[in-house]
Amino acid sequence: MKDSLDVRDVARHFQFHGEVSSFAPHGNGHINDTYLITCRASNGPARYILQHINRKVFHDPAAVMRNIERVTAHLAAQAVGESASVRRTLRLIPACDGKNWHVDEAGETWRAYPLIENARTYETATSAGQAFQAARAFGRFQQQLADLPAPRLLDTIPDFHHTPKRFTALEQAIAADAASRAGLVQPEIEFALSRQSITGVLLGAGLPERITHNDTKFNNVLLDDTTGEAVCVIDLDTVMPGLALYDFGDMVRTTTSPADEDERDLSKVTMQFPLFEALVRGYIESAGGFLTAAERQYIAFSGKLITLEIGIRFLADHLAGDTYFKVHREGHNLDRCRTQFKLVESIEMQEEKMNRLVESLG
Ligand code: ADP
Ligand code: GN1
Ligand code: MG
Repeated sequence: MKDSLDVRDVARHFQFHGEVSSFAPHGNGHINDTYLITCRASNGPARYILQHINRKVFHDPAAVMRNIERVTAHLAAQAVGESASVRRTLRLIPACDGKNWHVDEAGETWRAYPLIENARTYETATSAGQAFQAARAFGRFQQQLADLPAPRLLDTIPDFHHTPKRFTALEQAIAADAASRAGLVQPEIEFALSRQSITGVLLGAGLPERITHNDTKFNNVLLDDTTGEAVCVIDLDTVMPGLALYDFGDMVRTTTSPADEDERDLSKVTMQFPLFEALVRGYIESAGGFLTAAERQYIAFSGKLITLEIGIRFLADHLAGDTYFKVHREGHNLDRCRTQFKLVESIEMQEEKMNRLVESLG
């Protein structure tokens, strides 16, 4: 996190209404820094989200912002005429120099959005209705971006969901053992290594490239406080070309288990079938029109694969000494890895039933 002086100073570079009256760190992201900014405007307080892009992860923040400029403009054009259209898409607040982002003296990149009021994100889903809403919103997001005019979006993190490359990175982290932790995590290493054969399945299935979100965590969709309906898909840093099913899979990973991603009591981690069913129904309602037969075939599998992939990434980062994901306690990445692997097991046990459900929904 930046120190307080920096954040106020950065905020002055954006076209906010009124003087900044307060700011505070916001959200639970593992990569970027997010702040809630409150300004004293003439017609009452105005609230904004101000974010600092992590350059260690996004090597070309300007490329991230150019993608986001195009994506938000396209989504906004599609929302024209809808009720409450301004709440339905993120809208970049220009910097004072007219650009859609600000680079500070240290070369760090910042961007801002209006805070979407009367809506919030949740770390875990508590009902099938919430799961349905999230999946329908992410499916709609893919559908709305299907006709984004050329050129192709930039690959802001190349091979982001290339599971075999993530597997190779884990093997390298095991061999390097930079933090001397490999000896302490043998069961987790065994778990990952024994599943190598599935890592290339989606990439090898001839699935079409689409514009995808690539980080469809349940906490990346805002749900309306009153109606519970999905209002807006957020966290657009990783929107780029990808496979639709990695998006669906990440919904399974983050929505079907009642436990937090870093829960230590693994008995709480389980794939709840009714929530999976709600995800499939919600996703098919919005994305069913464009999904191919091959994509449908791997819907259930995708949840298992990305849960394994993210578990592998947490394990590799634990072995490397926690250099990528933010950690807030010792062993944090290992705890996260363990929940992922427990969830993979839970999916494996229910996979046949999950597949039957997808088939029955046509
Ligand atoms: P990260 O990449 O760190 O996860 P996000 O863009 O997801 O960052 O933002 C972190 C949190 O801030 C979100 O989970 C959400 O609660 C909140 N948030 C982000 N953008 C908005 C917005 N425009 N309106 C309301 N809340 C937002
Ligand atoms: C990171 O930034 P955040 O918390 O939304 C990560 C995702 C992982 C996720 C695991 C750019 O997302 O890929 O799935 O953590 N984002 C990046 O919770 O690596
Ligand atoms: Mg997020």
